[in-house]
Amino acid sequence: MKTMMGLMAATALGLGAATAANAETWDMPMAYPASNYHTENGTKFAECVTSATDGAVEIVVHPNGSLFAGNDIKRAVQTGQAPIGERLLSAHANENPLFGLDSIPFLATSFDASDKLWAAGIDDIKAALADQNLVYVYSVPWPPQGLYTKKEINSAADLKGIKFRAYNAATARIAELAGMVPVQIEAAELSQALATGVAESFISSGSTGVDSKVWESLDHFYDVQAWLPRNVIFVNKDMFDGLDAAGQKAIMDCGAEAATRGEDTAKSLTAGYLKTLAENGMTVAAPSEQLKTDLEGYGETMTTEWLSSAGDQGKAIIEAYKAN
Ligand code: PCA
Repeated sequence: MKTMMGLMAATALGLGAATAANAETWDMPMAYPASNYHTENGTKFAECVTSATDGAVEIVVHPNGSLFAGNDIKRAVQTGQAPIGERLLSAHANENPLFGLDSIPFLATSFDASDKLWAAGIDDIKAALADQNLVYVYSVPWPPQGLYTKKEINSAADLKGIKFRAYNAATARIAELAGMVPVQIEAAELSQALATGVAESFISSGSTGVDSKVWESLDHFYDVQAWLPRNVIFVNKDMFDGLDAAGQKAIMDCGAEAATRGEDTAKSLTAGYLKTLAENGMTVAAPSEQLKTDLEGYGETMTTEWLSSAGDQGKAIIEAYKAN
């Protein structure tokens, strides 16, 4: 095993090919709990790369923001502090609106639609990541996003003044449009934020609701199905370029398998998460017509806003998506 500086020095000398004789250990920071399907899937991906390279590249997963907090993972990989990592890409939409493509409310609300939208944008997203010294490996969607609250909510008016946990710019914007008070909180800190009253509502999947045992603080889940954001796994470009062709292929092949396996798992778990919320005493319901209409109105506003920030490139992606 060599240190990362060692690898970078070797790369600079043109000796970068990782072989079993000079095996690398790659730390892979992830932001969600070890038991979450994204993390379990990432762990299988790591094992796949380790075995496909005969241990030349051993990837070691660090779950739950333990190595880098969620919000720091992308920068850590860009700068080579970590060779590979996973991040909810839409949390970085402030850097490039393309990173928020998956979080435009009510644009793509099912797994199939999410795949189509992602396919329409993936080339541009890969290029945007490459501009930041990142190589895209794979992504896996979260289940459709719903609304968690303490009290019953029948329309957006009922949301006014509520302290709302946001996880990206889109969720913060919804809070703003509904007159809520947004506070940015990582999933790893969510239970505590709810328990202490720092947040009293949020939008997320059943998956994160179950991970955070939100029934300990909240009572309602509205299955709004507003969008399906994605976790993206990327590699530092210098580290990737420093691998030999076999190492690069192992990462991409294992990534392709992980994308399919992760999404299949997400689909198979979605209904069960809502069942678990209900079994633990939460009221799980469809949103009222009025709440749906109000939220869809925010979706229209935010689609227009996204299109104006993403320019011609954004327009072409949405047109390609709608044409399919
Ligand atoms: N869970 C993540 C992002 C989307 C989701 O379903 C979270 O709440 O942080």
